[in-house]
Amino acid sequence: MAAPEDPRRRRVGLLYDERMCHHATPDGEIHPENPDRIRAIWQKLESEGIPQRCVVLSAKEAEDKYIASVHTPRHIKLIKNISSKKFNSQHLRIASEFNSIYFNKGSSEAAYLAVGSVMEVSEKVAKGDLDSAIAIVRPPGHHAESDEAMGFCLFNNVAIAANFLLNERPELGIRKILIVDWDVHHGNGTQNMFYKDPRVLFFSVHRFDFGMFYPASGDGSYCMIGEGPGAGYNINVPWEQGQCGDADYVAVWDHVLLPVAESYDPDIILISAGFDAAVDDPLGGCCITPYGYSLMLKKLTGFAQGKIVMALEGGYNLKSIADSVLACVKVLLEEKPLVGSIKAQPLESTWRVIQEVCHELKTFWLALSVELPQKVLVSNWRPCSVELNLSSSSESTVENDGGASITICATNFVEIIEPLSKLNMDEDNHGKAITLDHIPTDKSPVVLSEECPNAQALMPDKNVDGCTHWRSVLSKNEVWYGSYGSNMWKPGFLCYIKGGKVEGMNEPCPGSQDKSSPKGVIWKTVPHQLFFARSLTRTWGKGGVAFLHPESNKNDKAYMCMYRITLEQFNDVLLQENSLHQENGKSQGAGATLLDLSDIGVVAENKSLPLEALKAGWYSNILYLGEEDNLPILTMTCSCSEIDQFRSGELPISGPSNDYMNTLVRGLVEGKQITREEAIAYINDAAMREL
Ligand code: X5A
Ligand code: ZN
Repeated sequence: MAAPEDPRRRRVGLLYDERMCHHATPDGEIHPENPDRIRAIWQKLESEGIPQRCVVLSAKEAEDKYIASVHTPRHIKLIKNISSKKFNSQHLRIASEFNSIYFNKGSSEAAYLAVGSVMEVSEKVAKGDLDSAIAIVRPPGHHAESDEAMGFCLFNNVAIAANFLLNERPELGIRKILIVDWDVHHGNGTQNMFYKDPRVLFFSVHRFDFGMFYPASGDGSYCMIGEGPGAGYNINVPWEQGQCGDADYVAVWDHVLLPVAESYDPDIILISAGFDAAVDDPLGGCCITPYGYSLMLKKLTGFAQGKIVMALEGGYNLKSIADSVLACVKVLLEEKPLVGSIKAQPLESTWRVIQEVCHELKTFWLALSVELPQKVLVSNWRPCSVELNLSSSSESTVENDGGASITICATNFVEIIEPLSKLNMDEDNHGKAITLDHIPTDKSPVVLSEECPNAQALMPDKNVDGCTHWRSVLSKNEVWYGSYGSNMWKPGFLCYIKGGKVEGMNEPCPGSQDKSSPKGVIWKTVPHQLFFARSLTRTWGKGGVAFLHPESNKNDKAYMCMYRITLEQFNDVLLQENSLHQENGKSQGAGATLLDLSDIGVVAENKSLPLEALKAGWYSNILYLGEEDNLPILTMTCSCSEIDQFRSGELPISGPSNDYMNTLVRGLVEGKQITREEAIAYINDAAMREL
C-alpha cells in the first residue's frame, strides 16, 4: 500500500536525457566538457535512489522561435546545420573559428535538447506543477552570445528559458526573474542578453583575476551594473584570485545576493549552476564543497516561494560535480537538516570585492549601503566562517580535507580581519576593552565590547603555535545557554558549572572545567512547547524531566532563563546533561568536546543541530533560538524523532516529581518571572498537554 503523501514533500523535477551525451569532440580527443560529466551525475543520483524521489523528465528539443528570443537567425541556422551531412567535414574548421567550441554530429540535437530541457522544467516550476527542478544538461549555455557560440556553449539555455517565461507565458505570472550564475566563469552571454532589462536580475560570481580569467574581457567586472532601465539589475562579483571556497561564497550570499534578492523579490530563480568552482575542479581553482553548494542553494529557497530551477553549466571534475549535484538535489527534496561545516575564513580579498560591489550598487539596492567592516565584525561571531575543525576527540589537530589550501592558524585570522590585527586585547578582560596599540592615532580608542562582543573569537591563541587547543578556543567564545528545566533555578544550574549538588539532587555534578560564574542572566519566553518525559533520572530520581519541543510554534510559550557562559562551559553542561541522565551509565569521558565553533554556524543556519556523539543521550539536539547582544542563544533538548517516540509511547512520558517540580517553581519565582501559583499552573499545564 502506498504511504500517504506527505504534504510537505517537495515535487522536484529531475531531467536527464542520454541524447545529450551524443555531443562530443569529433575525433574523440579528450575534452573537459565531455559526455561523462552528465553520466557521472546521473549515475550518482541513481546510486543514491534519487530519481525515485523526484519527478523524472526527459528532454524535448526547443523550437527555433523561442531560441530566436536571444539568438540571431544566423546563429540558429549555424547550430541547426552543424550536424547535417554537408557540414560534417567542416566541423573542425567551423569550430576553430569559435572560442573554445567543438562540434560533432550529435551537437545540434544536444544543443536543442539542452535548451528545451531548461525551458520545460522552468515552465513546470513556474506553473507550480513542480516545486523546483534540476536539469542535467549539456552543452552548457551561459557563454553563448546572441550571435556566437563560445566557452563550450552553443545556445544560451538559461537565457532562452527566462525569455520564454517572460514573453511567452505571461499567464504564469513570472514578471521578475533572478538568475544566479555560480559557474566559476562569468556568464557573459546571459549578462548581455538582459543588460537593459530590469525583469531579469542577473547575478554572477566568478573568477575574474583582474580580467585574466576566461572569458577574459572586462564584462565580468563589478562596474558592469546594467544599462538604461536595466541599470542596477546586473551584479558581478569578480574574484581577484582562485582559492575561493564555501566561506567566500557564503559571505557574498549574506552580504550581497540575499539582501538584493530580498528586495527584488523574484517570482522564480534560475540558477546557472556550473560546478567548476568546486573543490578539485581542473579549470576553476576554487574549493566549494558539496556542503557549500547545498548552503548556497538552501539560502535561496527562501525566495520566490522556493521556485528554483537549476540548469547545469560547467564543472569538470566528475566526482566533484556528482557529489555537488547530489547535495543540491537533497536540499530541493528537503530531506535534511544540512550537516557540515565551513572550514575557513573568507579570503581577505573577498571582503574587498564585496565592498567594491556594494559600493557600486548601493544607490540601487539600499541594503548594500551598510558599512561592511562593522557588518563583517559583527557577523563574525558566527564561527561558521572560523575554521577550527576540531574533531570530537579532544585533540587540537586541524584537518584539512580536500587539500585545498587551508591551514587554520593564527596567521589566517590576522590577515582576514586586518583592522583587528592591529588591535591589542586585554586578555584578562575578555572582550571588554580593546585598545589600539602603538598606532599614532587621532582616533579615540576602539572599544569593541558592545559592537562586537565576540571580537575575541577572532583572536588566535598565542600560546599554541598556530593552531589552538579546543578548550582554549571554546573558552574565548560566549553564548547564551537557555534553560527551561531545573537549570532555571540558578543554584541548580551552578552545579553544572562549579560542581556539587543542591537540594533535590541525588548525585553531585562534576561541574565544568571552567568554574567561573556566568557573565549574565536574563529571562525570555520562547515559542516552544514545554513538556515532561522519561521517567527516572540519576540526578532527580523518579519522575519525568523537562524537554522543549524542538519545533517552534507561535502558540506555545515557555519560560527560559538564559546564562551567558563560554562555549567551553556550554560544552561541559551538555556533557553532564547527557551522561548523568543516562540509565545505562554509558557516560562520555569527562573533558570530551562535543562542539566546535563551526557547529555554531551550522546550528544558527539550521536552527537545530542533532549531535551524533550524543545520540544515546536525552539532550542530543541543540537548538538555536536567536541572538542576544550578538551572541547566539542555544539550548538543548530531545531530537525530533524522539518526539515521535514519545507520542507513540515507545518512550515514556511522565510528569515531574515533587522535588523536580519544586526546583522549577523556585527558578521561576526567584527569577521574578511569575508568582508561585502561576508557576505551579504553568508546570501542571505543561505536564498535562498533549505533545
Ligand atoms: C561553461 C564553462 C568554460 C570555458 C573555458 C574555456 N565554460 N577555456 O564552464
Ligand atoms: Zn564555467
